[in-house]
Amino acid sequence: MADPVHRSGHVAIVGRPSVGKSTLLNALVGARISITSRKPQTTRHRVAGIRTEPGVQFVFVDTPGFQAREASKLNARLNRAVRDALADVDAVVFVVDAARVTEADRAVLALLPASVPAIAVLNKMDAVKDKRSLLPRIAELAQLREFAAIVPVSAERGTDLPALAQAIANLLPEGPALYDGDALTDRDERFLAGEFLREKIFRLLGDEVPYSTAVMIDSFEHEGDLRRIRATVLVDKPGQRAILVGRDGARMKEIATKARADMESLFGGKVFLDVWVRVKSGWADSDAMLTRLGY
Ligand SMILES: Nc1nc2c(ncn2[C@@H]2O[C@H](COP(=O)(O)OP(=O)(O)OP(=O)(O)O)[C@@H](O)[C@H]2O)c(=O)[nH]1
Ligand SMILES: [Mg+2]
Repeated sequence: MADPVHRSGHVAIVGRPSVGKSTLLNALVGARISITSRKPQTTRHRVAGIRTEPGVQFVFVDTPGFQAREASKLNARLNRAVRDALADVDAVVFVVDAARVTEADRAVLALLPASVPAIAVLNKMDAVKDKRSLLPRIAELAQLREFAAIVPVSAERGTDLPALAQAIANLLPEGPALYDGDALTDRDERFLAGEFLREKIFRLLGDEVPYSTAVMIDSFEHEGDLRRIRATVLVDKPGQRAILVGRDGARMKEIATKARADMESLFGGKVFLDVWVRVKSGWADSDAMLTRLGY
């Protein structure tokens, strides 16, 4: 008897900001690899999450939400990350909010190469009261481009993900596993540590300050099972530093404590985290700083 076919490939997850791309990646991988928040443009890096099933390995590539407006050099680099991610994948998952298809969605759709098979995902189905309202939306999407499938899901609740995974598997080429069966991501702990810290900044601060921040990991050392991490949060202005640190350092303490808990749970060991806040005006428009930050 011939060996059963094994499939593998890269699958870009794209969409406008806040439609739930990173939540979907985490749900498909079964671990919190990519950070999420209610604020648009939480994701700033390309990050891969790996899902291994018998007979198929998916390498899902999360991307920043594509922005119609390139207001800063950072913004332009985020958009470039989306375009780059699309250049070399076997399939694309195009995510929209099931409640509406907007001009911003159509702008993302226009970026997708016609040669790469795509699946449309209508996310946040848990928030849709009248399921019949989906039919016109599905028809609208089907007119915009040829999709191999249009799949309604709730990434947050984990609903209908096996059906989505099956539809994606059908698009992947035959090939061996690209990563170990137990690998979850292509990124190292150092990267994830910085991201967990940035996630708490996005979740715990108001609408303005997170966009003026960036995180640098200054050192990451193993001492037996303990990880000793030193990080710097960059802000643009002294006033933002005051907000981030909070009264008697209370805000920063809360951010660091929550970030450390996430690190300990994913890394499976104790973490000692030391965070400093530094004012670095204009970092989001400095090519040298952006490169140093990995954008
Ligand atoms: N109700 C509901 N909310 C969801 C669902 N999926 C994601 N969300 C929420 O939508 C918000 C944005 O989710 P993210 O996963 O960060 O979205 P994203 O598309 O990665 O956003 P950017 O990285 O900023 O482009 C968060 O508050 C999520 O909790 C879902 O299935 N249902
Ligand atoms: Mg995201």
